Amino acid sequence: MREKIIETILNNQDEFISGEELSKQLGISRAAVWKHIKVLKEQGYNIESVNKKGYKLVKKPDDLLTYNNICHELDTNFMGRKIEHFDTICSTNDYAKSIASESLDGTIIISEEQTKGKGRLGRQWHSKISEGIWMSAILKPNISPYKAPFITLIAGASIVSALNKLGVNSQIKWPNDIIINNKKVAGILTELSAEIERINYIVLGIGINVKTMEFSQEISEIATSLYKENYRISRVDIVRSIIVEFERLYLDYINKGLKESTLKICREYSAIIGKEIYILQGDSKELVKCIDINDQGNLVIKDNSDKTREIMSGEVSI
Ligand code: BT5
Repeated sequence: MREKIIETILNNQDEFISGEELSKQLGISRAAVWKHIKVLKEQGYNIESVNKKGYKLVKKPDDLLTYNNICHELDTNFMGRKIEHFDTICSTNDYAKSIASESLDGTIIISEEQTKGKGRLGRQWHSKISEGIWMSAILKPNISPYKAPFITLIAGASIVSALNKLGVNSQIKWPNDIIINNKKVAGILTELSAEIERINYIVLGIGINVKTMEFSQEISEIATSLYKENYRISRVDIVRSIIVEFERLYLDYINKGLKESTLKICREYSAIIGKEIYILQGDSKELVKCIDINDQGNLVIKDNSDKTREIMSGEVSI
């Protein structure tokens, strides 16, 4: 509906269009028109509203995460050849899963807002309108399902490497968090649909806090955003850079079985290697020393009886 409003205001060129006219043309109430305009303004559309005259579009925002903005002269083989951009959606991962079977490999779903953004194990992911990057990629790799968890590491490596190229000093907290100054700036949620031998599809969800200055109380102590850390970078540039980095590392892995490029970044930008960390499993919390990330992408730790162990999945806290 908001796209229709923009289109209608644009068609009116430099003239004002009244709320009444908009509600008539679009078949919605004037209160609904007003609400949509309010959201568009929050997204960065500069819309002039004058009493008794109506609305006029002065300028579109520069950094909307649309196909045209992201893919302009983007040099990728398959990532982002198709991008679906939404104003609002429940969860880009859930939507991506619903269309994955009929979608092209590398299709990307992006939304300005998520009403039911999710983390792992059904946790909530806060995704306020236009404050971050909420996106999911549909991937159809021809690999065994047991190799799928490595895709999360590839995503983490491509996010830190993209941010680093844009001047942001970030680190990976294995397996799926990106942090700045010990606070979470991004999270990754990889979901898999597979048979025993074959992957149907993977949905790779990435959430990055970009412009948020105030977080909800539940996460205000643990979350940060690029703006909060004084990195004023356009969301479009970040997405473009991640797509390029991801495709390179992903194709190395899928086509050539190469993991080194990803592992090198995961080790170099690790927030936990060499440190004492807690391994959280169910209700238990164990203090261990993190030694390395091994060639399988698993965490190598030394426990308090000096035994070296491998952790394949789970949660870590510093
Ligand atoms: C994650 O889960 O970190 C995965 C987040 C993936 C989000 C993307 S957005 C696009 C796509 N569509 C979706 O619906 N999801 C993906 P996990 O490791 O379980 O961390 C979740 C925890 O992080 C929550 O329990 C909160 O404590 C915290 N959290 C929630 N929202 C946050 C935010 N915006 N920034 C930082 N931390 C947050």
